[in-house]
Amino acid sequence: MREYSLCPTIRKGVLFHMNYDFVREIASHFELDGAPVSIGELTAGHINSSFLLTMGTKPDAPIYVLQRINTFVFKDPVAVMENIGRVTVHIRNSYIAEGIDPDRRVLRFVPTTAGSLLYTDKDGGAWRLYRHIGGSTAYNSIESAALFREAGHGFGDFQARLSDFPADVLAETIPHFHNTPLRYETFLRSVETDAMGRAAGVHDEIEFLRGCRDFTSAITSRLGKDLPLRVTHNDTKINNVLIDDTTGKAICVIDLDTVMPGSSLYDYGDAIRSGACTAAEDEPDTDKVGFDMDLFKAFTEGFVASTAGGLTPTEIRLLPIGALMLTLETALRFLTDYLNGDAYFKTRYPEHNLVRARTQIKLYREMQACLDEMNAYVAKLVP
Ligand code: GN1
Ligand code: MG
Repeated sequence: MREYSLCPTIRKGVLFHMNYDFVREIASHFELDGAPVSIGELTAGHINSSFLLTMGTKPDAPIYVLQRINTFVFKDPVAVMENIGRVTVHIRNSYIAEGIDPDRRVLRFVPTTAGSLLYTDKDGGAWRLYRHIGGSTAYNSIESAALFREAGHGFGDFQARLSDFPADVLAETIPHFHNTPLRYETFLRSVETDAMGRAAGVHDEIEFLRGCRDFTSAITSRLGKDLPLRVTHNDTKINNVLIDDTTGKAICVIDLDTVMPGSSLYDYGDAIRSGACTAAEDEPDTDKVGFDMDLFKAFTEGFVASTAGGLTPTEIRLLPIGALMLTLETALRFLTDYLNGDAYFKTRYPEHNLVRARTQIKLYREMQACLDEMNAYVAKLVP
């Protein structure tokens, strides 16, 4: 299902307003040819605010994405953009070395008129601008196995291209991002503090998550030991890979804010969590939330193939644990934010984070029920 497209003719998930004068003002500080003729707001992300700037009226008019970095989440936006600058140059060069035009394969950020990748407005808001890759779609849910296999190729290829990137030059843009045991501790503190008086109403969810405590360290306890530390994307939600509208191929991985050292299981796991689910992340009816084994298989195939033999046998065997871990971690994060009063994730209604936490808990249970089947499938892929 196409949730939204950045193509100007398809506007689902894009809110159009006429009076985005402040956006126009921000845009004027970037090296653009002229001013945007129309501005829309992209509503899919939970963290940054994103605006779509169309630079002309012809169908092939350039489109840019202007984003305000959420500095509550990313405390050091300069470090974020330094990471992104380095990583995009590295990926661009890898395509050039293969004789492939990198233009549609990696994001190109537009500098400000002062020559920086970041513009800071008078209120301290941190802004960046990149050229949108036309004729591509960021899907919010996946209904065909072929499409999801492609997404697996996209994220696998991304990891392979960064396998020779020096991880130590990267800033940790969100420290301990996928440290699930620490996420668990933070969750317990929110339950104790109960700042909004919401804990009593979510007793069952809290108890379920408490029961998962021992599992939370299944990846962190092995990282740097039998699980190698790699440069990973860390936020491989399915709408973070662009799919070419004509070829159906994954062409470009976006949302590079959390590229940091991590485990391949994080990237794999978050993609499965967000893509192999039968319902939206915020589906209120949890009966609709299931785990789709066919989608799981398709993504796994693409991912393992495109990491180009780079995964160790242990990593391949543990891929299903990555899927369970990221689902559990996301449940912990959503419920923590609900208990804290929704300070982190953008919400559209008061129970939004709770609804999201419930879908993740349901999905986690569904995955547990399929674990043997998942393990048997990945075992066949070990060389
Ligand atoms: C956030 O950028 P966005 O909205 O796709 C979050 C991810 C979560 C995701 C859940 C920096 O991603 O970690 O998995 O929401 N990103 C950050 O939908 O916290
Ligand atoms: Mg994101």
